[in-house]
Amino acid sequence: MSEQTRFRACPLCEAICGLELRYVAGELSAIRGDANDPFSRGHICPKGNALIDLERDPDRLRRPLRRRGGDWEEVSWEDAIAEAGERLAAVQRAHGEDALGVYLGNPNVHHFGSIAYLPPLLRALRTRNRFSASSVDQWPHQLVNLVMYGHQWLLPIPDIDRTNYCLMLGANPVASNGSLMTAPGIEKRLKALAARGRLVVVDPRRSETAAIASEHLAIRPGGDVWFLLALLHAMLAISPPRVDAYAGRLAGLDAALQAIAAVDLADLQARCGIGPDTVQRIARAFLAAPRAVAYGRMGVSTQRHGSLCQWLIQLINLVSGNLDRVGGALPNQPIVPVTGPGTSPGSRGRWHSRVRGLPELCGELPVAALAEEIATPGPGQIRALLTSAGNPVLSTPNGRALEAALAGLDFMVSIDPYLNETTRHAQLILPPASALTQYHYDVYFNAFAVRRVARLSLPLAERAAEQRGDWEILSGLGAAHAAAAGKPWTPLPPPRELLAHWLNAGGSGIDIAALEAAPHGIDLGPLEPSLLRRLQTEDRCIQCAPPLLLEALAALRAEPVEPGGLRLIGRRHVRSNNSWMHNAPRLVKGKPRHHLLVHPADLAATGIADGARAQLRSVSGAIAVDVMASEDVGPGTVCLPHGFGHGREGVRLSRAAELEGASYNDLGDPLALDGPSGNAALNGLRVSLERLA
Ligand SMILES: Nc1nc2c(c(=O)[nH]1)N[C@H]1C(S)=C(S)[C@@H](COP(=O)(O)OP(=O)(O)OC[C@H]3O[C@@H](n4cnc5c(=O)[nH]c(N)nc54)[C@H](O)[C@@H]3O)O[C@H]1N2
Ligand SMILES: Nc1nc2c(c(=O)[nH]1)N[C@H]1C(S)=C(S)[C@@H](COP(=O)(O)OP(=O)(O)OC[C@H]3O[C@@H](n4cnc5c(=O)[nH]c(N)nc54)[C@H](O)[C@@H]3O)O[C@H]1N2
Ligand code: SF4
Ligand SMILES: [Mo]
Repeated sequence: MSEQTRFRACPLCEAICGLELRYVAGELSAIRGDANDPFSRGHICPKGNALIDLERDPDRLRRPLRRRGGDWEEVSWEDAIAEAGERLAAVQRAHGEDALGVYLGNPNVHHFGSIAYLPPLLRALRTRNRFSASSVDQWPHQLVNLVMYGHQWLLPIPDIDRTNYCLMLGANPVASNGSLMTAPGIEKRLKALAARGRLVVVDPRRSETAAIASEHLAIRPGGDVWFLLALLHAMLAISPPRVDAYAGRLAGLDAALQAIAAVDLADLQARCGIGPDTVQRIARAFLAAPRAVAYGRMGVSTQRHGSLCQWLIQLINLVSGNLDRVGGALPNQPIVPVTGPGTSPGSRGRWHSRVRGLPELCGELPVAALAEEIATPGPGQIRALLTSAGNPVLSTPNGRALEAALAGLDFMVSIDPYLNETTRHAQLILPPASALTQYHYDVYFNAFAVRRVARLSLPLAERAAEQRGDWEILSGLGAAHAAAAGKPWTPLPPPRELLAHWLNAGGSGIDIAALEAAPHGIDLGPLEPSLLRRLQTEDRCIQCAPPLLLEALAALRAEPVEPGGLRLIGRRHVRSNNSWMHNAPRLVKGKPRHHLLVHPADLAATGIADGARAQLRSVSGAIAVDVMASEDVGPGTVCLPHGFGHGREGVRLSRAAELEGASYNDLGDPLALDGPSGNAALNGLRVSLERLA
């Protein structure tokens, strides 16, 4: 039997590990980490291995499906794509361009076929009703980058391998493998940091990352903004801002610091669960460290004050002199640029959502408003929906309301390999071929990496004749829609040609041949300061006091101390991938992982036994949960993973559907938003826990 070893980057998460894949007689038989990848150095996690499960999954769709009454029939690609294009165009012809909604999910950013071929399709569709997973994730980062540095992707990244002190808020990279900090094998990197300096983790739960940290600060969910304000107060009491390196390039620093100094922090302990002594100790240590960095991720973005938190984190790095500094936070300079000429700096408020009047951010509307835009009649109502690589029913707030809305659409088409909680509402499902059959280059994750790296992934196997890559589906849909709408359509060249062009335009001198000759990837060295010269603000200065954020800060000052009661937060497990990999046998074996963690004192107060089934209720509804006593969460905090709840009718996920566990986001409150950005406040949800009879 012929055996072959092939290499590519893992398409499953931000860590972009190099993989070594073994094929026997053309079949993928084993996967391990690519020891020769200079960046990931052989790291692999259970998800990487589960690519085999995805390849073999009998539930994975291989041909387009068309809904027929309560059932599905296979149709040809030609018919499916032509029909999708025609029906999308027909809805727009009858009801206007905005009657078409688009939702883009997270995996799009893991496939060059989507990264490159979605933008021209979206331009051709001309709808303002565009939504994506960005607004349940990193919008506060994009907003703060935009208003402070002038570009949504001028993103300072923690220089995790060279810092001596990392203050990490709302991130659990030991489980999630890092995000907006691409750092494969992060656990090793963090252990090395804790050995040479300090890693302080701020998290309501003693997470897997907190467990290996030098110190864990158990913050009250949603209390970060108060903690960060207090930290800035304490830092400025110790030392004037160390901003010599930014001379002449700072706008509004005094105004920002005055506004921050004016905030009354008398209730600090009650607001965030951390007292002034601890804050002062952290401030001293942060300032005393030779190089230090504050980093906040998902857990601080997906809460009510996500944008304020991300702004304060930038200011902490700035006033301590660690912004754009080796060992602090500094942007990457990828060979395919995502900032600078020819890229979209981002925008806010160019249009507003129809029902609630929420401002556009970077060309999209908050997905928390998607259900109401479909369900509320009137001019501009969404009547048709295109989804690509998204599962908003499980991943966005109030999934029950969204699925009811989806059921009322005139037409829906989903580009997705599964018939799942979301795509079951479509009339057509267009399943892309395996990523392993496609060209790939990580345009975004190379740009967010903690080193300058580049790696091209070649197709490892040919796609079967009856399959289509993401890029072919997107291109085909563009052509079909244009034909039906009577508009011109200029297709992009195929991926290799397009990427070659992008590389040349990037001007790094590294061309596609150089990448093809380096199957394990190329290391271009550590990060270097570049933020100051790359600022894209009008005056080329860092905007320390963006009016939008000062307004939000003023509003915060009027907020009373929040009442007691239970607050719900999420968690990720190393064997999960948002909502969509629970069908992979090797990710669901072992003990169940869907439990609601509750502090024993809260269990005692509610009279619920450890292990019992209980009802968890929010303003949006109630779900049944299996509780587990845990001292990893403090009293008042309960913790549930998202991405469960597969047991919905008509879902074709045989293994996932058997799993216990309801969907966190059935409880999600679509009105709970981070104000400045419109990002959903998924964490810190007010809930109550009740005994079940
Ligand atoms: N409560 C709570 N909710 C959350 C989060 C949380 O922490 N707590 N996390 C949020 C975050 S960070 C994110 S990014 C979002 C994710 O939100 P989504 O991206 O909407 O959801 P996913 O669960 O990632 O679903 C991905 C979909 O893509 C499909 N897919 C997989 N591979 C491919 C492919 O190659 N091509 C195509 N076309 N489709 C593919 C899968 O079948 C699935 O339907 O969820 C958010 N929701
Ligand atoms: N195994 C696995 N890996 C993944 C994913 C996955 O689903 N599974 N998803 C991928 C995606 S799309 C993303 S965006 C990244 C996310 O990666 P991370 O940004 O690291 O997000 P999480 O792992 O969810 O960790 C968020 C932490 O925030 C904490 N938290 C919740 N509320 C608060 C709060 O109010 N304040 C503070 N300080 N902390 C809070 C939670 O307890 C949790 O430990 O992971 C990626 N990698
Ligand atoms: S850490 Fe992420 S990139 Fe690496 S193997 Fe696991 S899923 Fe793939
Ligand atoms: Mo995400």
